[in-house]
Formats: sequence, structure tokens, C-alpha cells
Amino acid sequence: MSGKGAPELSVRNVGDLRIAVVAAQWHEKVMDGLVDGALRALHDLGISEPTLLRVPGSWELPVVAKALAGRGYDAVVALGVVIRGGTPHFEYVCQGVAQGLTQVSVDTGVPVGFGVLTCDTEEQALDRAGLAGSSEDKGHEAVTAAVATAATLRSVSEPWRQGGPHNP
Ligand code: RBF
Repeated sequence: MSGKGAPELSVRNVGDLRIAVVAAQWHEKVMDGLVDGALRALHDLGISEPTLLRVPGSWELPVVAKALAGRGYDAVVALGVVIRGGTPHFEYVCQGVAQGLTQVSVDTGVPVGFGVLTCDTEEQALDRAGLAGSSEDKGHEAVTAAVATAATLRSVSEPWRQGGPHNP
């Protein structure tokens, strides 16, 4: 899957949304880029006091995302990096994390931004990590998508509010 075709999202009036980021710790340099990109996106959106929690690996993301989703956050963003090795472990971890985060989102009704890179090599991950010289900034994208979705959900329950699809 390439990053070509990603939308330019216009997200407004979201400064009061409560957002939590949960980030794994494997592959430190890539994770530093993803976390920086996520925090930069939150700052750009006017969201000043996000919660940031760390977990050991990507496998631990869904359980903490679920706890956060049940604590009144309007959106949760999960960040991680899984690099393919020589064993089938990669497939199990990627599938478990993707399914787990989907389940959290659908079961709780809280959007969960999917900022988990699943790459063949560390070079591919670095290129998507929002670092100097990277061509993509997936931490920033995951926050923007989750906040945009939270704004859309809010406009469904509060259609008079400015900034959503009912009242752009
Ligand atoms: N966690 C990651 O976030 N990224 C990885 O690339 C990664 N590779 C792993 C490879 C192996 C063989 C194992 C056993 C674990 C790996 N993990 C990785 C850690 C995993 O997400 C989790 O933290 C641990 O399995 C403990 O539950």
C-alpha cells in the first residue's frame, strides 16, 4: 500500500476535543519521528493538552487504547512500528494489532487512529516516520484522521455545531 491518494483533510473547531496517544517503544528512532509528528499535528489543530502513554511493543497497543477509549477521550491514536523478520511472527503481530485496534474502535464508538507502520525494512519505516528526509509523516496523518473522525461523529450527534460535514 502506498501513501499516494491520501486526502488533504480540513479539520476545524476541534481545540476542545480530548485526544490520547498511545505509542510503542520498539524501533526508537522511527518511534521518535511518529510521536513528534503526532504531537505536531495536535499542536497544529489547537489541541493543547493531549495525553501520551507508552507501551512496550505494538502488541500492547489495543489493551491500552481500549482503556483510554473508555475514559472519555474523543479519539485515541495508536503508534507503533513492526519490522518483518525471518519468521511468521510479523504476520501474527500485525494482524493482532490491526484487529485489536479495529475492535476497540467499533466496540467503543471512539475513533482509533491507526499509526502502526508494518514494514519489510527499517529504511521503509524511517521514510514514513516524519523525520528529516522522510517522504511521509504517518504519526501526523494518524492524528489528523482520528481527530477528523471525532469531529464527524460529533457533528452527527450535534449537527448545529460548526466544522462538521453538516455545517462546514
Ligand atoms: N514490537 C513492535 O512494536 N515491533 C516489532 O517489530 C516487534 N518485533 C518483535 C519480534 C519478536 C520475535 C517478538 C517476540 C516481539 C516483537 N515485538 C515487537 C514486541 C511485541 O509487540 C510485544 O511487546 C511482546 O511480544 C511482548 O508482549
